Amino acid sequence: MTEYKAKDIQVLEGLEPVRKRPGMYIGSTSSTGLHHLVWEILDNAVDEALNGHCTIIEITLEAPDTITIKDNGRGVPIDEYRKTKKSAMEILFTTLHSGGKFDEGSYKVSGGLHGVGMAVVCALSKSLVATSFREGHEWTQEFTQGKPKTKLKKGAKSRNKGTRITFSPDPKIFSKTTFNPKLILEQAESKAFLNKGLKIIFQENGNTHTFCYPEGIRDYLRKLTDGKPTLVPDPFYIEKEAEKLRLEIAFLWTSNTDSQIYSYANAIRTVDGGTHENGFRNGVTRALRAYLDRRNLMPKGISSITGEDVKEGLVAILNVYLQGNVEFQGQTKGRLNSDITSQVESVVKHSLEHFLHDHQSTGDLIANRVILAAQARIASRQAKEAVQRKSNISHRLNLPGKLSDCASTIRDESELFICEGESAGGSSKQARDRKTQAILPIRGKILNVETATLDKILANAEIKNIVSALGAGIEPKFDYGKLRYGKIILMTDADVDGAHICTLLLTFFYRYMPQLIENGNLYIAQPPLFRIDAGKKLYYAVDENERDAIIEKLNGARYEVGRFKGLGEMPAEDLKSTTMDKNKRTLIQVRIQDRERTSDLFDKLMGKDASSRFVFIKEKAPFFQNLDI
Ligand code: 0RA
Repeated sequence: MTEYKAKDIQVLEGLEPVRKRPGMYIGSTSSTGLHHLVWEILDNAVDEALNGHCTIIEITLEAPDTITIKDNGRGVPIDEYRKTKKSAMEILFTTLHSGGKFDEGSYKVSGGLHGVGMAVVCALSKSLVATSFREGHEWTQEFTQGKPKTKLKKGAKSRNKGTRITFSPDPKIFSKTTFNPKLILEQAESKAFLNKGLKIIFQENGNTHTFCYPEGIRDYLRKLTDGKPTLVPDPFYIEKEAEKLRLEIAFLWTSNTDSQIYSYANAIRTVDGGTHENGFRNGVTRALRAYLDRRNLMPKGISSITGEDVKEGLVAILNVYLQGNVEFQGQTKGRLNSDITSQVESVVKHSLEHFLHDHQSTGDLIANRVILAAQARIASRQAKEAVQRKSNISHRLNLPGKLSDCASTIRDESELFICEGESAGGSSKQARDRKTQAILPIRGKILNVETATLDKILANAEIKNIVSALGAGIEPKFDYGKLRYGKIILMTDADVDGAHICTLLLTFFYRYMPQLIENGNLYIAQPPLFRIDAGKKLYYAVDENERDAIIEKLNGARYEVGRFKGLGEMPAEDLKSTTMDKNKRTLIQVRIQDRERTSDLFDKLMGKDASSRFVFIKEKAPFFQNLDI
C-alpha cells in the first residue's frame, strides 16, 4: 500500500458551490440526500476495512439529528499540507475534490452520489467534529458549514488508531434533519455482508445491533435463500484478486424458476447490472456447456443451452472492486460500464468448470436442472410457433370449408352466425346480408368442454372450425386483437335441443374465449317459434306466452298459427325479418354478472357431477311448464 503524504492531495476549491447547489452533490435535500451524508462517511470507513486497515466500525445515533461514525482504520492524516500551515484534515474537510487518498493504490468509490468527499458532508453540516487517532495522540478539529471553527488540536495521548466523525446536518439545507434508524440499520447489515469479517455496530435509542459475517456474501446468499429448497446445500464461492480487479461471487440454484442477481461494484449496488453481471452469466453458461459436452450429457433435440436456461433458479451475489476510474451508466447510474466482462467471464468459467469436474454428483444435479430448463424453453417455443404459424397464414386460407364468410374485413361491422345443422345453414345463407354476415353451420351437439380434456377439445372438428373462423386462438393464448368478427351470434332452434347446443357453445366460449363475453361480443339470436297470420297482418312469437298474447290482441279476428320446426324449415324471408336483419331483430347479449357464481354454475350444470344438476333442475322446475322432451 502506498503511504499517504499530504502532498498527494490535489486541486483545491472552496465549498460554496456545495451549499449553493447541494442537489448536484448529494442528489437531493430530502431524506435520501440526508442519508447520503452518512453513507459517505461510512464508505470512507469501509474503505479502510477493504484495504485491510480497519476491523470495527461503530455508528451511534447520538440524537435524532446527530450521528457518530467511528472506525479503527489509519486515522485521517493530520500532517501539514504543502506548507499551507493547514492540516491535511482541514484540507480534506474544507475543500472539494481533495481526493489524495483515493488516487492510486486504493479502490476508489466514484459511483456518482457516493464518493463526493467528506468535504461535502462538512459543507452541509451545521456542526462536524473530526477526531483522528494517529501518531500516538488524538487530534481534533471542529467545523461548521464547511468552515473550520477551531484549529486542529493535539489532544490526549492515545495508542488507538482510527477516525471518529460526529456531525449534525444543517437545517438550512435539509427540510428534515432527523435520521431514519431503519435505513441505517439496513445499510449497516449490507456493508457487513459485503465485507466479510468486518464488525459493524449500530447504536440507537439504547439498542445495540451488531453485524459481522465471517463468510460475507456467502452468509448473505444463505439469508436470501433461507427457506427455499436449494439444489446444493452450500453456495459456490469464487474469490479472485487481480491487479486492478478484486472479485467475489457467491451463487446457487434453487428449485424455483425465478432468478435473483444482486451485484455491487465498489460497494455500490448496481441495480441495472452491467459488465460484471454479463461476465458472470457468460462464465456460468460456458462452464456448464463445457461440462455437459465433456460428460456427454446433452440429450438429443437440444443443440445448446443458453444463458436463460442457466439463469432459471439462479441466485447470485456479485461483489467487484475496480481500481481507478469506475464507470457507471444509465439514468440512475445503476449499471456498471467498465470493461471487465471478459475478465469476470474467464475467472467464473474456469473456477466453475473445475469445481464441477471435481464434484460430479453436484455437477450432474446442476446439469439436469439446466437441461430441464432448456427442454421447457424449446417446448414452449415450439408451441408458440405453432400457434403463430396458424394465425399468421393469410386467414382466408385457413378458414374452415363450411364457413360462408362475409365480404367485409372490418371487424366492427362483421358478424358471425353460428347455427345448428346444415339446413339451418342453408336458409340463413339466403337470409343474410353477404357483405357483413358470415355463417358457420355446426353439426349437432358439440363436445361438452366442461368434462372433456383439452386434447379432445382441440381435436373436435366443430370446435376447431369455430376457433379458426374467429381467428384469435383460445386461452391462455387468446389474442383479442386478431378476432375477425365484432358480433358472434349463436343461432340455435327455439327448442330444448337448440337450448342444449346453445349451452354447450356458451360453456366453450366462457372457458376458452372469456374475453368475447367480457367485451360484449357474444350474442344469442332469438328466432321465433310461431308465426301468426291474421289477414294482411303478420306476427311472430318466441314462445307460447307471446303467441297467446298476440292472439288475444287480435280480438276475435281470423288468424292462422304456424309452428316452425327448426331454423332449417323457416323460409329465408321469415328468418331474415325476425332474426337476422340488423334493423328488426332482437339479440340477447351475453354478459357475466358475478364471475364466481358463473364459474360455479357452469361447473354445476355442465360438469361431471350429475347430482348437482339434478338439484338445480328441481329448484327451477316450477318455472317451466312445457318442457318438450
Ligand atoms: C485520507 C487519507 C487516508 C485516510 C483517510 C483519508 C481516512 C478517511 C476516513 C473517513 C472515515 N474514516 C476514515 N479513515 C481514513 C490515508 C491515511 C494514510 O495513508 O495513513
